[in-house]
Amino acid sequence: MTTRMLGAPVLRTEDPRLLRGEGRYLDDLGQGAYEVAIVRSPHAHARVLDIDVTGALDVDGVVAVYTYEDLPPRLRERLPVLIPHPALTAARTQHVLAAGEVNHVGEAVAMVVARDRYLAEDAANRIHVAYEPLPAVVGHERAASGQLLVHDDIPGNLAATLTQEIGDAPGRIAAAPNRLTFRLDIDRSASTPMETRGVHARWDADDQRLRVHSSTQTPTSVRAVVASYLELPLAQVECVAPDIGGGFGVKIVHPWPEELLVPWAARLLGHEVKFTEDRREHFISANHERGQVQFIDVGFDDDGRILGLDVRLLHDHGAYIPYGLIVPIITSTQLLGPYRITDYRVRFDSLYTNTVPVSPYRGAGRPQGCFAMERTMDRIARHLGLDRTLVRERNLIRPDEMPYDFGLTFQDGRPYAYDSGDFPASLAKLRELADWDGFPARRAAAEAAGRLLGIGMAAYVEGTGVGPYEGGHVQVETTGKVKVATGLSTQGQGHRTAFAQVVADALGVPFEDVEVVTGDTRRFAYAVGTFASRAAVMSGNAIHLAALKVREKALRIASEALEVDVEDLELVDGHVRVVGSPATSIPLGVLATMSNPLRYAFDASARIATQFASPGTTDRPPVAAGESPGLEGTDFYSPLRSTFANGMHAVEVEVDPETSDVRILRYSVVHDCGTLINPMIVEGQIMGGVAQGVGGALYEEMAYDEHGQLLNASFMDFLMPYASEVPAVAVDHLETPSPLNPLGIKGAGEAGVIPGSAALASAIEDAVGVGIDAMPLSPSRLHALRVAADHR
Ligand code: MCN
Repeated sequence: MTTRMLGAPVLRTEDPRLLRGEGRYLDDLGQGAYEVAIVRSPHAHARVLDIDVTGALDVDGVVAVYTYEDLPPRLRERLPVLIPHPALTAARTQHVLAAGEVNHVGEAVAMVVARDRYLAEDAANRIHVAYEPLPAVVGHERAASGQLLVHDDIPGNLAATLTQEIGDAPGRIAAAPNRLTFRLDIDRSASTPMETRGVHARWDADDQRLRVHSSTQTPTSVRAVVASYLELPLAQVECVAPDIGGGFGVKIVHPWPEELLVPWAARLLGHEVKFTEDRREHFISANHERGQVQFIDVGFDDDGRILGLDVRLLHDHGAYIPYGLIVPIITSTQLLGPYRITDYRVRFDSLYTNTVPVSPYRGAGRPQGCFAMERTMDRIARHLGLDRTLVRERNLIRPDEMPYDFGLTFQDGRPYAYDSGDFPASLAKLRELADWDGFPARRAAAEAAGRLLGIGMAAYVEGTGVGPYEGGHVQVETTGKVKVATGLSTQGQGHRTAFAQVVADALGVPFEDVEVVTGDTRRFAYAVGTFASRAAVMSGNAIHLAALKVREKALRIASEALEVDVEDLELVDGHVRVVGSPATSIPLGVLATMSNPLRYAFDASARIATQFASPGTTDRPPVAAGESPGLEGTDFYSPLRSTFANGMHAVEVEVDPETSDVRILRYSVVHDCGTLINPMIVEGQIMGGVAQGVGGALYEEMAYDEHGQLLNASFMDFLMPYASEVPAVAVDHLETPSPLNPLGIKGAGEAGVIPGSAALASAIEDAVGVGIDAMPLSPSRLHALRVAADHR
C-alpha cells in the first residue's frame, strides 16, 4: 500500500542542495554580464535641476549611462498601480528614473551600465546631479496636517480615505456601560530578506527572445509588464525566478524600475545585463511596511463583551502607492480577529510621506490590526479586573456560527466571511500548551527571587489563499517519473516538497518520483504569484485537480488494455492494478507510452524504439475528439473567496528590573490552517514567522529623521533578532478543513508573524504593570516608560 502523503512530515527535498551551497541565486547568473549601478537620490524631496553624466562616460569600461531623458516614450510613463480601488482617487506611482523630482531618499535618478559593478559604481560617483531641496514630509502627523505636500497636486497628502461600517458603533459605544479610548503607534519595518532584489536579462537576437531572470515572487507578472513596457509580444519574453533567498512580500511588487531598465538595456546593447541590489540600497529603495497610528474607541458590558468598536487609522504609504490600498484594507477587516463584533466602524486615511513606499510585508497589515484588537482585549480585562483569556473567550465566534459573514468587504473585494474554525477549541488548547493556569505559581516563585515575569496572549484570523486563480500541470513520463509545474515562484516555503506530496497522494506514485518546477514561464505561463499565503490553497488545489485528470486518464487507458472496469482498478506504487489481483498491473510509465499514438516504446534494455501505431480500437482516430496525447493534465483552481486560517500565541517573558531587557522564556502557538499538507513545513513557517514577530515587537524600526533620512540603513544599525533572541516555539495544530476548496487547505505562510507584537505587549505589560501602546519596544523605550510611570 502506498503511504498517504498528505499530512506526512516529509523532510524538504529542496534543502540538501541549498545547504551544500549548490543553489543558483540571481547573482550567480550571468557571470559575463554587464553590471548596473543606480544613482539614487540623497534627498527625501527635491527638484532635479540638472544631471551631468560626462564624468561617468569618461570611465574606462563604462558602456552606457541613462537618465529619464534617454528613455523611449513607453518607459517614460509612470509604473502601474497594481491593485486599483475606487477609493484610491489620488494614486501616484514612480517613474523608472526620476522625471524632474525625487520623493524619497533612494529614488532612482540615473543608471550606469559597465563591464563590472566596480566600474559602474565608480562611474555613478562621477555623475553630478543638481538638486533643489524641498521640505520633507515625514511622519503621520505631519502628513495628515497637509501643511507641506509630497505631491504638489495632492491636497492633504491624502491618497485615499475609506470607511467601512456595520451596525451602529458610535451609538452602541455611547450607550455602553464601559468605554475606553486610546492610541497605538506602530513603527515601520521591512521584509529584509537575506537575498536582496536582483534582475538579469539576455536578449537572444537569433530567436528574437528576451529572457529575464528576476528574484521575484511574481514571474508571470514580471513577464507581462516587461513585454508591455518594452512593447514586445508576450511570446517573445520569458521570465524565470531562480533560487530565491527570501522575499517576505517585498518581491511581490512588479515591476521594480530595475526590472524594466535592465531588460531594456540588455536588448538595446545586445548584451547580458545584471543588477544586484546591495544592502544599503535595499533599505532605501525596496518597500517598507507596518507604520501606522491607530485610534481605538470601544464600548463594552460588565462581562467584557464588546458592544461597539470604532477605529481610525492613519496609514503612512510613503512616497508612492504601487500596491494600492491592500495594507490598510487588510488592517481594517482583519483587526476583528476571532471575535463577534456586530457594531464596528473603521476609517483609514492613506497618507503620502517622503519616505520609501509601502507594500505588503509578511502579515500585511494584520500585525497592526492584531495589535489593536488584542490591546483592546487586554485593556478591557484590566479595566474590569478579569482574566485576559476569559474576556477573549466571551467574545469568540462559536463554531456553530460558521460560516460567519461580518458584512464587510475584504481585500479581494469579496465578502469578509470566515469559512470555518473552532476558536474556543484553539483557546482551550493554548491555555493548556502554555500552562496559563500554572503561571501565577511560576510568577510567585520568580518574584520571591526578585525576578519580573509576565504572560500574554494574542489571537488572530488570517484571510489566505486569495484568488483569482492558480494552475498546475502534471505529466507522467514514460519512465514513470512525474513532472509537475506551477507558475508561482518559491522563496523558501518548500513548495517542491509539499506539491510533490499532493501529487503522490492523488496519483498513488512514490513521492521520490515526483519533481516539481515553480516560477518559470516557459514551464507554466499562467499564474498570479506567491503572496497572501496562497500557494498551498491555490497551486496545491490546482495541482491536485490536474493530478486527478491524469489519474482518470491512466485508469481509462489501463481499463481498455486490461479489459477491466475502471471501478475495479486502483493506483498503487506507480502502477494501475486490478483490485484484489495485484499481480495484474501496468506501470504508469507504460501507460504514458500507450497514451501517445506515436509510441516511444519503453523496453527493458532501456533502448528507445519508435513505433507508429494507433492504440486499441480501429473505430476511432488515434487522438479522439476532446482527448490529447500523453499522460498529462492541466487544471486551474479559482475560488469565489478567501479561506480563513486562525491561531493563538502565548508568550512568557522575563523583564530585567534594572535594564528593562526582555527575555522570552516560553512561546506557545496553536495554529489551524485546515488540512495540513506537511506539518513539518507548516511548523517551520510558523517558527520563521515568530522570529519576525519578535523582531517587529522588540527590535525593528526604520529610524527616519525629520528630513527623511533613514538613520539605520544597515544591518549594523537596524536590529534584527539573532538566533539567541528567537525562542524555542511549542506548536500544536487544530485542523478544521476549509469547505471552500477540494483539499480543505488554508494558508500558513504568514501566520507566525501576526500576533508577535500583540502577544509580547500583553506579556511585557503583565510583567511591568505599565501600559504598552507602541511597538517596537526596545529596552530603552520600555525603560523610559517605566521611569515615567514611577514619576507619575
Ligand atoms: N502548507 C501546508 N499545509 C497547509 C498550508 C501550507 O503544508 N495547510 C505549506 C505549503 O505547502 C507551503 C508552506 O506551507 O510549503 C506555505 O504555504 P502558504 O501558506 O500557501 O504560503 P505561500 O507558499 O503562498 O507563501 C507565501 C507566504 C508569505 S505571504 C510570505 S510573506 C512568506 C512566507 O510565505 N515569505 C517567505 N513564508 C516564507 N518563507 C520563506 N522561507 N521565505 C519567504 O520569503
